[in-house]
Amino acid sequence: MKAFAAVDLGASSGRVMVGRVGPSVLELTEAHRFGNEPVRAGGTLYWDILRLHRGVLEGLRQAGPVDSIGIDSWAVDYGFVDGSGALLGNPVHYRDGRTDGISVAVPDDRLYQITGLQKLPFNTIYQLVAARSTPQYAAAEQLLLIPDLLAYWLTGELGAEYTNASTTQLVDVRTRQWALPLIEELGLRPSLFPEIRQPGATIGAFGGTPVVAVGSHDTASAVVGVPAAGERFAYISCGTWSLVGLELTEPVLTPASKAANFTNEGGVDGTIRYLRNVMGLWPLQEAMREWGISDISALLRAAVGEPALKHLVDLDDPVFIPPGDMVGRLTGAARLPADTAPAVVTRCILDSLALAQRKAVEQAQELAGRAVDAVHIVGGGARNALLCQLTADACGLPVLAGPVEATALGNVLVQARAAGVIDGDLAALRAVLRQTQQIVRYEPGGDPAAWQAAAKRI
Ligand code: LFR
Repeated sequence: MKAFAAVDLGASSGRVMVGRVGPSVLELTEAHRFGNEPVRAGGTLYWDILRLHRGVLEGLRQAGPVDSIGIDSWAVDYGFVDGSGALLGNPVHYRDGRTDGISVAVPDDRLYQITGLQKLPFNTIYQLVAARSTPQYAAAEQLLLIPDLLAYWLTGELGAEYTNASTTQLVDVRTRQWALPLIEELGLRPSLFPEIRQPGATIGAFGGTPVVAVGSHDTASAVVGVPAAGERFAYISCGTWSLVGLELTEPVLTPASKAANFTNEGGVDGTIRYLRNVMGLWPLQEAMREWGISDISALLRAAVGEPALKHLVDLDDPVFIPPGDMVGRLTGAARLPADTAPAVVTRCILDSLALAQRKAVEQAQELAGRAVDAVHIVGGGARNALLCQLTADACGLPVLAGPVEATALGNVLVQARAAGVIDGDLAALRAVLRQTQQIVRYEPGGDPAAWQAAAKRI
């Protein structure tokens, strides 16, 4: 048996998990959890990166001796370091408004052909164009994405892990290297971008313990953690976001794919994560914060009793991206009074989310020319029985829910393979998940015609 520390940073909390892996054994325990609260200062929304670093250090201390450490977090955000290795300023949160209205001189079609990425206003490319005339940019020597920055603080080694680098919209989807001609054309300095490393590579050591590159984009690790057999599956990595799509071997770069805003992010073992960002549980999390409700179980029990598909909003609308006044935006979009009962708003969010997930599952199959037999839901959303059932009903497909901890498990599995405890490809890693993790099956039910009609309303 070996033990691996998975550092997994999410939008609202960070954790250090310990994964114990042996023949037919894969167990996770939480060593330490810490808050991740963005801070607004001088009109900008920042991540509290030093608090996260402290949380990582404390978590690694509590984890005790492990065979290696792997770090994953959300994508796109970065810190700059100067020539002495000092952090320049605080990493800015992707939900900050600095990219509002920012466009780049390269046409979208060409950007899609080069990078395969969906257009999201917060992609690193837009953040950098917004930042490129600042003194901080002028002083920057290297750009480090969040997990790479934390790994740098642990090991002193600079680099850019591939799956996360792919989300910047500055990596060539074919060569899997930085798209240097594009970077130059945008007026950015190519020297800012450190060498790309692949999941499984050793980054360096922290106090004698190897730090290993994993799928450092949390969604890449979550997709490793999907316990699917075969190829005919769609996945939804459902937490703050719902990342909905397929695992492919080649990117889909057609005009129809671009028009549907599907992304070709880099996955572990050279796979393509062909997916779209659906708004996920963020609107509900924000609404709960505004209502001052922390008991989601009671809220979901009340929402089950509300009439189905009565109030709908288009959760693909970017209006829901920034924080603040979420209830106002939701009730406004649904044409409901601002003081509508939380259960009604919750039902509206979950019906709308199931519909948005259905749309992405359908489009992914159509655009990639691959039909699926089941939808896997992993991440925190797998715990939400109402959402899982609604998604099964909306898609007309069985939903296999779990593991909730897919991201940490994917992180651990890639480390375990690098350490030689497990052998084989992603299918072999997933076989271990199927043997060891609990998965709940939801059969599609409900009225397909009602979902069909609802899909036309938004
Ligand atoms: C999920 C996620 C998504 C990415 C978003 C912003 O945690 O990593 O994949 O689009 O956060 O970074």
